[in-house]
Amino acid sequence: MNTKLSIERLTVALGAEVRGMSLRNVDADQIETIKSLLLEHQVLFFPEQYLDIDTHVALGEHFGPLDAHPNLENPFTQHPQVFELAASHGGVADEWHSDISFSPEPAMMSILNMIECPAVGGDTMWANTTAAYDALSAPLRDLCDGLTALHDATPHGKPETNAIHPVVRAHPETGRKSLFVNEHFTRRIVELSHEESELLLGYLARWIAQPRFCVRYRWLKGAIAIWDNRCTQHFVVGDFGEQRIIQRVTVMGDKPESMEAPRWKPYTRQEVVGATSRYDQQLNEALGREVRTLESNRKPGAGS
Ligand SMILES: O=C(O)CCC(=O)C(=O)O
Ligand SMILES: [Fe+2]
Repeated sequence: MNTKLSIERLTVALGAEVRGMSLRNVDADQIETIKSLLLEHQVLFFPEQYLDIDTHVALGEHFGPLDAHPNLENPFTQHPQVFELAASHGGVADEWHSDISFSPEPAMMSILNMIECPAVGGDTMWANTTAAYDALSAPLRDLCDGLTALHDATPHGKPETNAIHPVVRAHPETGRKSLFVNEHFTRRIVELSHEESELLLGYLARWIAQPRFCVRYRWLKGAIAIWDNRCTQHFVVGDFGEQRIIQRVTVMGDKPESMEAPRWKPYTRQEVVGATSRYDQQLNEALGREVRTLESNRKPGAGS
């Protein structure tokens, strides 16, 4: 049933709770309302919806093509387009990330349905990566504007599944820039050495996670969250002991685009020059670059 729409902002940075709109049988006007509210607030919460699995999928299909998960098996849910995270199976996403950023075309939006949650604990946090970009100093923004980064699926045991994206992406609808590197999936800034990359990625991860850029949502069973992965990151607070089950429908998205081409060449050494050369190996492979090993260091008969 739809009553009067009420929208309550939860923090200055992002997030709004929406009441008065049922997410069952949504019509085209309601989809447009959700899209424009998402552009305004980046993450929306709809309490007391209690959607069944088919209605959840049907809601997602209004926004674009769905993909359950490119890497992870889905043994516990009954629907091929739903990805379920159950705490009892280790499904607690307690590192900051943007969904599926290791893919050439990462998730655009995600829609979460809270099935079972602890009485207290297991909140989810979202950070506004546009606000985080805007608040950087001008020289650091300028540096980030000219960089790209390698993202991979190491958390799923698949480092060879990877993609290179701009460190700063432009939102296709608003044109606003946001930081697109995250703690979970981003491995290396392509144009920096391993050590420099670690320093900058670590700094940006801490920067983005500052409370002033975040909202923290306390779940109740039946709530739906919808967010834009292109300008946010999220994190589950792993502070609980009971079961927690959420189901996600993932709307696949577009290729992250930058406002400008990378300003520098990739920093990779194609010769083995020392122990630190191992840090360039994955990047060389991702770039399709051949690595020249020092034959004299090899034992006869050693594999390559
Ligand atoms: O469990 C949550 O609240 C969020 C899990 C998550 O990262 C996701 O579904 O994309
Ligand atoms: Fe996620």
